[in-house]
Amino acid sequence: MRQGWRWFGPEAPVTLDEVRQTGATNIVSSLHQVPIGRAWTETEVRERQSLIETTPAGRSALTWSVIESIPIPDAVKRKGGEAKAEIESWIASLESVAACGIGIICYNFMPVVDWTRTELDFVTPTGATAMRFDHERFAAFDLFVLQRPGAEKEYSQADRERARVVFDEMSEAEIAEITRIITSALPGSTTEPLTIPQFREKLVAYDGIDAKKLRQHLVEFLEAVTPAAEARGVKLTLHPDDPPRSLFGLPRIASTADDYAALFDAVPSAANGMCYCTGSLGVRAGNDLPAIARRFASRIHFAHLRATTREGDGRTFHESAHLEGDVDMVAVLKELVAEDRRRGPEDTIVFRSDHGHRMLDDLEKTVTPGYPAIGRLRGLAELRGILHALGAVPT
Ligand code: DNO
Repeated sequence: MRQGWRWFGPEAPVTLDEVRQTGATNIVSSLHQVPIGRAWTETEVRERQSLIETTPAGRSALTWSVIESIPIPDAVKRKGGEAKAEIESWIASLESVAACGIGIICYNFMPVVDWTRTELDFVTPTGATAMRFDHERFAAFDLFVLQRPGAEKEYSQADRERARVVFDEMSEAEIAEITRIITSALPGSTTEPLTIPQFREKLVAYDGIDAKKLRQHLVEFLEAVTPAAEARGVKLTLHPDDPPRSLFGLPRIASTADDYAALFDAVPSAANGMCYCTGSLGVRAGNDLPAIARRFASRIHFAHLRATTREGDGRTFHESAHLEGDVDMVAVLKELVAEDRRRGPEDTIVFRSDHGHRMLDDLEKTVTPGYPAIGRLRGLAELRGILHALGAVPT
């Protein structure tokens, strides 16, 4: 298994020299500055690659091995294969990446919002802070801030009453904060930041697009892009929905093992792969994580490893320390290591310790939400410990 680290680029609070100190060897990054939908040029990718891969004398090398993500424009999700220009531009970006020898591309197919939380700094009993998704706060936002038409039908009366109380207790500042967190897109997000009116407009644009249609659009996208990926030895890895269920009445189609099975059946190309994210999939109690890793082993090229804890009826969750929460990380790593041993050294799975608690010095510093250095390093160190115990020394 190759140790990855998500790096948000030259402006990020965590520098490449700091990444090196964590022991990670593989960089996971994107050209975050390029507007969604514009094709990446080879020159731009090379420039970033040279920043990552130029190693100061005496230091260990870093390799840019995963693109997370080339965002998929909204038009592709709404129109599938008909969004020809957008798909062509996506393929052009893939070609630029492939020309630079980068072999793994992560993407997602979540409409309107990418990963979603309601709190960035939920204080845990240790004093470190975690990201959290509170279903009641989410419902309060959906019903009373966004005032989405028809939303009330999707909540029980008890949910609506509870959301009303939560909303009434929220200060103006809290309402502004939850609006910012949900609509302005979290770090690395692949959707556009939106104002409330724009958000409403986007939702209307999805009228008539149900899960079946969205899946068909993803299949059309994959049918168009996998030949280019296959020809260049690039693996595409679909990130699961986070959280793995419908939000705002929108369909989500990468939430369960059956969702992935349907996509692999529809587009069997070896380039059609999976980003195996335990934090996203693990929120859904019915997702058996080791079984998913076993079932789709050969499709997994990239893994996000972290844990979440479901609260109450399970719709609320927070991000726990990497080896705590609802994920059996040892069982998961046994499956990934077994697959890794079947592969050649060039094809081993890249994993990164995903997210991390904000703790120690990071509590005082500016951090990228979800991605503070120390919490992620704690996670990486713990994951490395398991790998060593399994006799699988990470590279
Ligand atoms: C959040 C990330 C997501 C992910 C994209 C993949 O921490 O896992 O932003 O990068 O959904 O396209």
